[in-house]
Amino acid sequence: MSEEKYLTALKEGIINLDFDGVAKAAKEAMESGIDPNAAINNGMFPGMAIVGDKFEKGEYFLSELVVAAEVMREGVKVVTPFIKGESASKLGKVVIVTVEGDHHDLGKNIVTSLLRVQGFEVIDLGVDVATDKIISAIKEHQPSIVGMSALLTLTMPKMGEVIEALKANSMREKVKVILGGTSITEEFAASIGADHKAVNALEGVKKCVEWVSSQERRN
Ligand code: B12
Repeated sequence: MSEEKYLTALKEGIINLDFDGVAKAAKEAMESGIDPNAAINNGMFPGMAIVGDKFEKGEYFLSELVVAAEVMREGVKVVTPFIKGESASKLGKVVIVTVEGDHHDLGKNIVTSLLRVQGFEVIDLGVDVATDKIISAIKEHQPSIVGMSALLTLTMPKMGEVIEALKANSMREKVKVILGGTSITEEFAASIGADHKAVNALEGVKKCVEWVSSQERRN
C-alpha cells in the first residue's frame, strides 16, 4: 500500500469509529516505514477534524465524539513507540496541562509523547486543572517551559489567568509559555502575553527545542 492509502485508512477509520481498522492501519503503516508523525498529523488528525465538523452539523452526537477520541488514542498508542528522538540528552523540564473546565486531552497527550521522545522531562498535570494548582506545580518543578491546552472558547481565558498568576508570583520571566488547541489564535496568544501559539504538536515541540537550544548557547 502507498503512504497515501495508509493515511486515508487512518483518517477513515477515525471518521467511521473503527477501533480495529485504525489499530490495524497504524500497525501496518509502521511496519511499512511510514513516518509516525505523518500518521498522526496527516492521517488521524484530519479524520478527527471531520468528526468535529460532523458534530457541529449535528450528524454526530457527543457519544460518537467520545468514541472517536478513544479510537484516535488507540492509534496514537500504536505509532508512538516508532517516533524517534533527535536527542538522547535531557533537554529540561516542561509542565503541561489542560486548563480548568476543559477535558480535551488528545492534543496535549500527543505533545507530551513527542516532548518525551525529544528528551524533555514532562510533568503532565492532566485535565481541568485550576490555576492555583498549576502555579503550585510550576513552583515545585521549576520547568523552563509551560505548555497549556484549551479547546473550548469558554476555557481559553484560563490561560490568561495562569499567565497573570505567573506575573503576580514573579515567575513569568523564568518560563516560556506555549499554547495549543484548535481555537487558539496567534492574536489571542499575544493578547494574553504568551510566548507562542503552536500550529500543531510537531511545530510546538520544535519551538520548545529551539528555546532550550538558544538558552544553552547563551549559557
Ligand atoms: C474529541 C472531542 C471531544 C472529546 C474529548 C476527548 C478527549 N479526551 O480529549 C469529548 C467527547 C470529551 C468532548 C467533549 C466536549 N466537547 Co469537544 N471536541 C472534540 C473534537 C471532535 C476533537 C478534538 C481533538 O481531540 N482533536 C484532535 C487533537 C489531536 O487535536 P487538538 O486538540 O487540536 O491538538 C492539536 C493541536 O491543537 C496541538 N495542541 C493541542 N494542545 C496543545 C498544547 C500544547 C502545549 C501544544 C504545543 C500543542 C497543542 O497539538 C495537537 C496535534 O497537532 C473537537 C473538534 C475539533 N475539530 O477540534 C470538539 C470540540 C473542541 N468540542 C467542542 C465542545 C462544544 C465540547 C463539549 C462542550 C460538548 C458538550 N456539549 O458537552 C464537551 C466539553 C467537555 C469539556 N468540559 O471539556 C467544540 C468546542 C467549541 C468551542 N470553540 O468552544 C468543538 C470544536 C466541536 C465543535 N465543532 O463544536 N470533545
